[in-house]
Amino acid sequence: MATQNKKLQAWVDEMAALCQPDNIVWCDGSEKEWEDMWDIMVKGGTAKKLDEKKRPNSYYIRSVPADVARVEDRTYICSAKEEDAGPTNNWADPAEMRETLNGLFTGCMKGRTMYVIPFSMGPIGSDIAQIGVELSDSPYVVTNMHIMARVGDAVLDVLGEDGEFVPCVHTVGAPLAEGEVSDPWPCNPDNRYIVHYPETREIWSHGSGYGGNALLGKKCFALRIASTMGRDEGWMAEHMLILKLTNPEGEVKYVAGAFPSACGKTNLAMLTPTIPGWKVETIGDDIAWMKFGEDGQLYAINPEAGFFGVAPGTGMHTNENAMHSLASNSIFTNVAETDDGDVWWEEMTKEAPAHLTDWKGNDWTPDLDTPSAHPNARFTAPASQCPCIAEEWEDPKGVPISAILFGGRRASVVPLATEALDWNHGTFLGTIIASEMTAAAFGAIGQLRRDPMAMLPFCGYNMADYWGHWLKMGKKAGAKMPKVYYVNWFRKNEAGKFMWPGFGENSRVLKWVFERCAGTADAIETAIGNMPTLDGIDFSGLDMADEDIANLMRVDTEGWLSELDGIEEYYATFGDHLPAELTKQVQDLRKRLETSQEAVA
Ligand code: O2Y
Ligand code: MN
Repeated sequence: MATQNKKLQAWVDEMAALCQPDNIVWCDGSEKEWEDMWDIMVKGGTAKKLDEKKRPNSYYIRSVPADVARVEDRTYICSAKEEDAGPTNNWADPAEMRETLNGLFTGCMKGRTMYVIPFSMGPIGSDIAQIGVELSDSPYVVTNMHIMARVGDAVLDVLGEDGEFVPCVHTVGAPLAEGEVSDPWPCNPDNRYIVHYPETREIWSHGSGYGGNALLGKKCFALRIASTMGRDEGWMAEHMLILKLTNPEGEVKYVAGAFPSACGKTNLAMLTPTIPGWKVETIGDDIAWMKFGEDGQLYAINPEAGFFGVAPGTGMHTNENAMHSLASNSIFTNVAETDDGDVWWEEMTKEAPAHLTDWKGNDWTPDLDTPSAHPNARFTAPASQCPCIAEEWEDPKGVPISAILFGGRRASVVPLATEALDWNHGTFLGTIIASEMTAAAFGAIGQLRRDPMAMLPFCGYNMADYWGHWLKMGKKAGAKMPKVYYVNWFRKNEAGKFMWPGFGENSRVLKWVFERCAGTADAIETAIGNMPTLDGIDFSGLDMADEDIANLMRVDTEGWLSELDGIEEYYATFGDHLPAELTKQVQDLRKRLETSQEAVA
């Protein structure tokens, strides 16, 4: 027996009887296991080893065009009551879903091996960490989990005889008949189900081998299930980066930040400041778990151990630290292959190589209209390899959070930086995050997608109840809660050009946030919140027109008033789950805007 934990053993036995794999392998997280998995995948045509000198111990994988991203429309929250999933989630009746899944999972691993992957989300043994066990018939999942989580025997030791774990079962949904050879990327796109049972804390995933659909520790556990655990146990599971900010005097503050996809969250987490003497280091780039410490402050850990980053757009000129992180011991999925055994993707270098094999396996040259890498191509890289990883990134007690940033991609209305008036106002700012789409994945390009706290696809329960949880956390900690900021790097001028240069220059806004938290920077109270004084943000040395600077900071009263109409309409979709405090925030903001309008008139 590989575990002393009777509940785990019984569950593995039960799932093995259902899925009927040919073999069961208990994963130990060792280097040998990593080698063994790649051996299987290279021999089976799933993976290629990259040139050892160019990209040591790294592998290249192509999925199939039908399995390239998270599938939100096939992701379900199966709470007992539909209203507990809320209007933003796909709900399905748990009993009916169990019947469907029992059918699909019966014999689903025939001809394959079932890997038992014990993993810890967060440093092993941390009070904030949680344990999960993923059963999967995909060796690709095993290797990715090696990087993204802490896997193996040490986790079973912590689990002991009666420790609790979140059971996560995953299958590509492609059983093999006797003697049948597997496809290089087995999957079952017509039968994809990414299912969460929040009350029993279970995850079942069928039919996809890709990313968040298959690496169940990430979005499924660390956000959807963990958000329900946080609600019940008084902590927070958030879709947030965590960064460490050090000023020239060596003082440190930790900042968390929630941004919808395509807003440069990973780049912000690994930012190289342009302002002299300031340092940014990374704790995490995607998920934060936050619990109250004994001092009443919120402490955050990064529950992950690696980065599952979007490759296209990542290069030495946009994110040098990410590029160094993925220099070795990494996995590359759906990028392009170079002729000399390495990888490439759009914007990795300014000039594209003269010839590539694209993510579909076709010849590619720069004159073609199609990109060489899929837009959602990914690198999986160990966080420990990031040159700017903070030394305390694995501190089991977490880091005290001074500020939370919210942001979206907004061409108008939302200024560069605003500070919330208090926690309830900060919660309100989180609920109104919206982002203009840059890819047609979730709607028309340019269309506004509401993404409260950047948790729209990741909240495991009713979004309005989740807002209620935020408010409750604020009531508990009072002034000890982090300050909240709303930032927007994407405001455009009348010519349709971005006014703010972004990237390393975002350190100028971080500096203001730091100084506000330290009590050394002033702010002006406006209708929409506290804004930097004229010299609050250091614009020196930037090639920016004065008009653009003024516009970046401008309070667009008309724009906010019409924004409020949309917010009220959105809030109404949550019925009586909407916390009264948020209705009050809308009323108060409207009043402040109208008063400021009258003052100008
Ligand atoms: O498409 C996928 O499965 C990956 S989605 C993802 C991966 C890493 C970090 N964030 C995300 C996200 O969608 O927020
Ligand atoms: Mn994410």
